[in-house]
Amino acid sequence: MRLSAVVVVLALGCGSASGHRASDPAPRAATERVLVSGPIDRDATPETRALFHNLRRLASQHVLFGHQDDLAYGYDWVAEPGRSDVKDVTGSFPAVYGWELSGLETGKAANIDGVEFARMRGWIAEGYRRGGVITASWHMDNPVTGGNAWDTTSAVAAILPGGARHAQFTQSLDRLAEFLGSLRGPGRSSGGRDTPIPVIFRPWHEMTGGWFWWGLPHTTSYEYQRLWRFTVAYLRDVRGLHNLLYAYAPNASGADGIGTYMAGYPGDGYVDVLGYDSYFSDTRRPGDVASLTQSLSWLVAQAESRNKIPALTETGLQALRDSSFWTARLASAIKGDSVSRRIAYVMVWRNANRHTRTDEHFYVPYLGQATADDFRRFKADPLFRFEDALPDLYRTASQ
Ligand code: BMA
Repeated sequence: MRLSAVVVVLALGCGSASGHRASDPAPRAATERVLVSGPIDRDATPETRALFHNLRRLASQHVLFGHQDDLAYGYDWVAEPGRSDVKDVTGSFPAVYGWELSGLETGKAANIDGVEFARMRGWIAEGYRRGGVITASWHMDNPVTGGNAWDTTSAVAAILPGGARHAQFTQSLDRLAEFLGSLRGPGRSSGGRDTPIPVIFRPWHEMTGGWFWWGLPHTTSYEYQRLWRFTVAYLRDVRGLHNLLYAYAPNASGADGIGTYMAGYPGDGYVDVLGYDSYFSDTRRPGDVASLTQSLSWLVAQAESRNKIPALTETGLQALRDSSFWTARLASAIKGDSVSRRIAYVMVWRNANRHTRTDEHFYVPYLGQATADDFRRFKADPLFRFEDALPDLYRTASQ
């Protein structure tokens, strides 16, 4: 990586300066360093700004634990107020809540997994009121065919400015913006008056894999970067959303693993969280824990040198058929060395309900599941924080 082109920009002037037009900026080398001292949105709300700084600070001491769809359903229940599989087993809600926005772009009432957006809004507010961190992924339907995110028909060029589906795409972003802007909860900066809820938005993820239409095998690095930058500029500058932090999250890919990480990187001026998606496989392979440690150390070093938040944004072991998975594999990998443990959070995927999906697609234990004891041991490790031991992430020392 060439580090010679260091550009120091303390306050990035791409917010209001663009005059409410989404820009389609010229290509930049992924290696270009733009040192921004806070979130990339210089107009970020006080709570969003506080979340950014607190996660960066916290990362050197603790790793927050997160779970996708935690409040909406679990392995054996759906929409029970106050219920969470994580809480059933450990006594605490997770610290990070992941939500999925697919379907919003076409105006559907529920997402791809049947979670109604109206209820999701309530669950997001509930988690935020308890001090948790909210993150959202977006498995957007293929805008050309109307198929789902796994329909890899070429589509990125068509939705960029000048493309045949560009207007349709901005309408999709409008629908997304409406939802993200409607999330409100008691603000720390406003004496408890409702303010926008900060969300770590993680679009266009796992682009180094071949399974989504926005993946790099189906577009070019340049188009991918334009897609990313357009998305940020549109939501922030045209729609005026200032409650978002943006997470870039490639997956583990190919023999060189993290070596492909920067393939779609849109530049330091467009990313707040350096994420990484990497799953465990059923059989323990020699070196798999050590290799995740190595990847995380690399990620942390990159994030720290760029003033970003490092995070293991998606991970887990489907069906948890390994009784010491949590301590012997996940915790061991994160604690593998003094650098890898400095990620801000780790989030595991959803507990698909066993009545609607029969292939044991779950990632945290439910009561009685074989890894429940080990999951409690993981929680007892002082490195990991669940909701019951969270500092106030939405207030900075000076507020
Ligand atoms: C995938 C699976 C799917 C789900 C999708 C979006 O990894 O869990 O069942 O529809 O995420 O949440």
